[in-house]
Amino acid sequence: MPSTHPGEGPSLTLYTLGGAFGLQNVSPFCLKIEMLMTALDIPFELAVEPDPRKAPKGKLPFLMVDERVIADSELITEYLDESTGGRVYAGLSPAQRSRGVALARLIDDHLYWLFVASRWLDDAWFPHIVDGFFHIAPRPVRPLVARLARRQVRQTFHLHGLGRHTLEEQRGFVERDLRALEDAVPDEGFLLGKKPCLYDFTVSSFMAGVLDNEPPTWVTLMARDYRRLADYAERVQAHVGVYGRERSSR
Ligand SMILES: N[C@@H](CCC(=O)N[C@@H](CS)C(=O)NCC(=O)O)C(=O)O
Repeated sequence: MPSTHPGEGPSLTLYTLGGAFGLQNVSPFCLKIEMLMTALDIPFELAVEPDPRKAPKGKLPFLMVDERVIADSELITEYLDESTGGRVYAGLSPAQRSRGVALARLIDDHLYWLFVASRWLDDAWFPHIVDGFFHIAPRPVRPLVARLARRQVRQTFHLHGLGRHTLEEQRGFVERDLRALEDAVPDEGFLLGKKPCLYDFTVSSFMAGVLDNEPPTWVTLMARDYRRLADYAERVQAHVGVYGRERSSR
């Protein structure tokens, strides 16, 4: 069903990975865009594609703009900025944008992978992956498919470089990343002013996924010690009215 009335602009449908582990939106990249579009008051439909292999680049989110597809949360952000006449970055100075990009890279290209490893590569946590991510596969083959996917995650983590470290060393990386985030967020308000901006959605969508992940992974347990970061993530979600966790646990 089109999300806008005829003549009001293109129909937008945001495809996300859907829910698992107590989260209504298990992917921080998907949640970030859901938050951004909601905050910008852009009408859109939310759709779920639980099988990343069916996504145009094998990853979620992707945005359908009428018949055109835009895959990757950063490319979607750029499209939204262009199509709204610059509303995504409105009012942000180059220095503020530079700080935001640095925080996003810290999360997306470093801390995110440690969190992924805490779900997939911890023998004690891995059984939750089987039903959480592979409910789309017939039950008898789920464990096998999940184990094959786990092998890929292990290889990717190794190629990234983080997978070459001991668990204790990985905990050290997580500690320093969380400390940097805790020191970057304010006690009140948002990163760059009185209203949340794109970078608030990057940080809070990720932290929401980590903090409300059930049962907690070792990264979740570490993150719960960072109270300012947790309060900040809660504040951003409450401001936009879009939460990572399932409705029943709000
Ligand atoms: N750079 C991408 C990353 C998206 C991403 O990693 N999505 C994950 C979910 S959190 C995914 O779809 N993973 C499926 C897979 O790698 O098979 C973006 O910003 O959209």
